[in-house]
Amino acid sequence: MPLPRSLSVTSLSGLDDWTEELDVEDAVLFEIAWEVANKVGGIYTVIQTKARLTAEEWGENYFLVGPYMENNVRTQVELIEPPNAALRRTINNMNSSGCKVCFGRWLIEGSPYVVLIDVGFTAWSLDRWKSELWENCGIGVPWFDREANDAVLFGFLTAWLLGEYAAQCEEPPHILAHFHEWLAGLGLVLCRQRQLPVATIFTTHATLLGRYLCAGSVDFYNNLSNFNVDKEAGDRQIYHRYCLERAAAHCTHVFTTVSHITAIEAEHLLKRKPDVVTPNGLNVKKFSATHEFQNLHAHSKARIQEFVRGHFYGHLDFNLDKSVFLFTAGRYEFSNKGADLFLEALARLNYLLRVNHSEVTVVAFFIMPARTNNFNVETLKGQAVRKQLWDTAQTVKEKFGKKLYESLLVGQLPDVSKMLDKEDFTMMKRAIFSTQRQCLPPICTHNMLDDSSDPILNCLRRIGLFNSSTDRVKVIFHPEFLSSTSPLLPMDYEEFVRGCHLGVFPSYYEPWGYTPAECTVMGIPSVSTNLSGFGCFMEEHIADPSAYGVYILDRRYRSVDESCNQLTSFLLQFCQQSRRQRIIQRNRTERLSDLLDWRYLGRYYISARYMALSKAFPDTYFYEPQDSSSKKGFRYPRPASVPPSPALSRHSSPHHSDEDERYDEDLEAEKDRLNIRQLHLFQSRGKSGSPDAVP
Ligand code: G6P
Ligand code: 1S3
Repeated sequence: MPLPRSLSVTSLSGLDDWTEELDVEDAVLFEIAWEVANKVGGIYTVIQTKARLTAEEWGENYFLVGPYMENNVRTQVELIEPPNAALRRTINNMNSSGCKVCFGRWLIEGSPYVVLIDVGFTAWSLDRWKSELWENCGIGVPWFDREANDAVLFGFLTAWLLGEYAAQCEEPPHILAHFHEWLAGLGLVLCRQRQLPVATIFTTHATLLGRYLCAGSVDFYNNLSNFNVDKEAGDRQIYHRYCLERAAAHCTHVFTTVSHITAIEAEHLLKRKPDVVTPNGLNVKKFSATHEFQNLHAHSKARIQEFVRGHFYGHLDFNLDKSVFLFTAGRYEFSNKGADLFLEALARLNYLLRVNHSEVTVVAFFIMPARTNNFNVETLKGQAVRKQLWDTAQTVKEKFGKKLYESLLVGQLPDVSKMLDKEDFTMMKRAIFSTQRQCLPPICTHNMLDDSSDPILNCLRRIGLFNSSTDRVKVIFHPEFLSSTSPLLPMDYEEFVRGCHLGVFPSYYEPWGYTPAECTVMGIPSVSTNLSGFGCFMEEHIADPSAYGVYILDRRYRSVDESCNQLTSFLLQFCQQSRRQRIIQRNRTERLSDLLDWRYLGRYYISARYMALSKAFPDTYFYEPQDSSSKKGFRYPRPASVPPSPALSRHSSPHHSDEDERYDEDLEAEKDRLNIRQLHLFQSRGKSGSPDAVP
């Protein structure tokens, strides 16, 4: 009998040590998700950003499996022949049996291989497969749920792919299949039901029931243990989806989720405690000098300022140099993503800035896609008017410059009163007249299809934020994701985030929350909550998060009104910071980015994979769970320039002299560089065991 390979994870505190032990040469990893090369939400970001690291670890033995979507394939995938002979035979066999399966390289960092399956092409099998699902698993999927129908097709096709691949391998293979979210979960259930030689991992990025319950008016976290899950799922007509999700969570060798808060939720709603928590990372690009990301902020901010100039034409009675740009972005789930709380806090902030006669103006952007029929005329006109003013200024400047030059050429100082003629004045007056406007600057940049029932617009109507000149808080709702090709605000999301001052994400339901994480790695402060995976993770690893520009709102132990007041006070404190304080805070925020890098967070995935391999193939792999209680996790200390008193540190801004600050910042940067080597974030609870061993 071969000696089991040691899969000890005790060396996880250093990634270098870990890679030395890595021995998965004859194992093959399939990672399966509906969002492979198909952007729908956050799971796409997980897979896309992690791909480089996973491809480095698994090389030619790593295959992503996703749905074939014509448009995505044309723009993101280079179709090639599979280099792996067994996989080539697998795909050929499936294609000759009436499937459409393509193979290629996904053109992202790491260029991972992708197997893309056209579910529509095999739709003729749907009824047969649904009956099989009912007979074997007792799960009935109604005809009208298109997403669930796709999940059935995708599930049967991925199980077919894995089964066929196993059959095509000459040696008994060690297949590891990692399934993400309920939409891919049925493939896993079928692998186990058919007893395929596959080690399985199921990661849930949110629970179906959690998302639905939170979107209603339910005190979710205080009632987690009391929900009658079957009834709740049935009442919301998602019982079949819930069954698919729960079946995957129970059938899998290793169950993981993206945060501890979602782990608790899964334990109550899916009735299985995750074996490993796999926090989401990012592909962090570090600049060699910190001022580079600060320069990018200044550059992108200037572009946002230009947009704001156009949007508020005729009402530009505030100082853009004293304006602070806040934003929130994401899937349009009004209360789950905390848009309700943000709006309410903005109304309170508006009041406070007004009564304090503050010179600061806040421009708050909401980037959340809703149903529209394109940009509205008034918004487009704003940018056209701004462009006209710019062109007029350029024309006059050129004429002025020419006259000045000619006068200097003949050795005379110009007569300034004659530099501009009547025609110039007429042109300038015409340009000024065009900035007159009968209405207030619009809130929404697009024509909304559901204007009268839109939750953001209705809330703004109720709280009375209409972009009037007395308001110190202005609001712009852009109900479409940003794009660098937009005629209105031609910036991609990353550029936009860099140009803002603060991202505000006061979510009620947020299993992880990529938006504040993305802000952090770009050095932009953000607000998240202690109900979000990201917020809890940062709270765990940073001694004084707000000093680092990571404001964590308490939505767990406070009433909605109290949370709203806390958010208002965060926003007010932020608005009261000087430019210098903001720059220092951004430097600190950016320093946290290592904590969110896949190079460190990827180790949780590694541990989940080994756990699964050792459960499915105990004769070959041996997994030694670490006693996580004996290890203390890494924690960023409070920045040295912040006073130790908790009351003072809440200000999150330094109070020392400039000299001290510069010294402290350098010192901290050096300390952090050293400390990051000690990052030790491993957690695991699984045990290897034979009951799950594959036959
Ligand atoms: C960056 C730039 C500075 C600029 C500052 C503006 O740090 O390097 O040149 O003054 O951004 O910061 P603010 O917070 O006012 O946008
Ligand atoms: C989910 O996407 P969402 O925005 O619907 O998965 C993301 C990736 O794990 C996660 O960041 C987010 O919190 C979840 O909600």
